[in-house]
Amino acid sequence: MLGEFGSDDALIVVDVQNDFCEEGAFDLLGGGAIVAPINALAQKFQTVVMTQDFHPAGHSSFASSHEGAEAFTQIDMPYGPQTLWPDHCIQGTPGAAFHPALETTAAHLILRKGCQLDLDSYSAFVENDRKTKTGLDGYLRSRGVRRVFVCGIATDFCVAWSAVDAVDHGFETVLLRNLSVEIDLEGSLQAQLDAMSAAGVRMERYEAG
Ligand code: VGL
Ligand code: ZN
Repeated sequence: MLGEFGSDDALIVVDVQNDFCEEGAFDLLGGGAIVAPINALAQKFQTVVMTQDFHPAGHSSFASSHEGAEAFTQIDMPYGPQTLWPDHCIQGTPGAAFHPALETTAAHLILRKGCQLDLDSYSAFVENDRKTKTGLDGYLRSRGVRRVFVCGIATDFCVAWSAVDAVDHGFETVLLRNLSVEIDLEGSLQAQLDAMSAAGVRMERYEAG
């Protein structure tokens, strides 16, 4: 049971976009099913942030941007290792749009990330160079937020990195395990669940009501 939410609580809904849902670029199952409970939960929060993976065409995280490279392999970028992905969430395309049933009117802030051609951003707080800040910590702090609830897609990438960074920025952090959907690349789900637990992220389930 999650209890009551107050003015110092925020809900962070990560990347519930068409390319991460059924029939999107990642062909993940389960995105559609988390939308209705997320809509219901968002009504209970005074601060709701929705993130949007928002890449320019030809983004450096796309396998298609690297001659001969295949999706789901790794390359070295100047800022460190980077997994390569299918083309996804390209600015202005239907794949980058939020899932059509997601009630985005509930969002106080829509935060776009991964907008720079040569830099990816899994986390809603800090981009993959681990230096460039999105400003989310300042936004939350100036609204008096102390605790964040994180859900969305993908559990083992953008959700996990956002949750661990939330802890690093001093927020009490709860992963809504049943409102998150994973990619699960070579054991990444278990590895990231372990990393979140080690960082002090609490795991909870949300039951509507
Ligand atoms: C994501 C891979 C590439 C995510 C975004 O939202 O987890 N994963 N871009
Ligand atoms: Zn992306």
